[in-house]
Amino acid sequence: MLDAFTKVVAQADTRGAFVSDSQIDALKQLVADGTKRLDVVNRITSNSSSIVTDAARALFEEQPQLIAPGGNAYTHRRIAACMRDMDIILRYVTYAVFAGDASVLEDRCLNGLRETYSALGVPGGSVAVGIEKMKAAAIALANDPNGVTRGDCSALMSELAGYFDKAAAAVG
Ligand code: PEB
Repeated sequence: MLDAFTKVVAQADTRGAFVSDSQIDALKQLVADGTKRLDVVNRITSNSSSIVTDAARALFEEQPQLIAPGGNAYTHRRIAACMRDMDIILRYVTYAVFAGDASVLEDRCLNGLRETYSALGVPGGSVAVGIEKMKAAAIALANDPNGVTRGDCSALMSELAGYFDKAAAAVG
């Protein structure tokens, strides 16, 4: 598992090079924006259950076959597994934002997930739709200027969107 700093170090070491000026500048920016990053993690973390529940509810409304007899989310046990999966994915997205690097999400959550879903008969495309719904809710929350000092969060929002997109692409 890497974070934004160890990633730069690992890459420089592979090349046998010193950390470059542009890498240092990028990390300086990351430090300067650190409070925004932590605010994003905090907002998503403290609203995680409503993000997951709303996304699952919207998914089942759009794709009622999932919760109909024979559907992959039919019976409470499977609905619970489905919501737990969405919660796990959201949790790993928050770790990636926190670390400023996708490796924790990729290595510990997404790696092999497509194969797991195909073995279980879980429709990956539907999981991807659920992830997109969590993405919209998380960005709306994280990008809300109320209650915080206003600033430019566009880079951070596209980074956040990128982690959700990565997760959706890994299963969809
Ligand atoms: C991944 N999900 C399921 C299982 C595993 C995962 C390993 C099998 C074991 C179990 O049931 O607990 N676990 C999960 C994950 C990590 C992990 C992401 C990352 C570290 O360790 N079914 C649907 C929806 C979708 C869904 C589309 C959006 O119809 C999910 C939610 N996942 C779903 C369901 C099951 C499951 C298991 C329903 C249960 C399948 C079954 O038992 O038949």
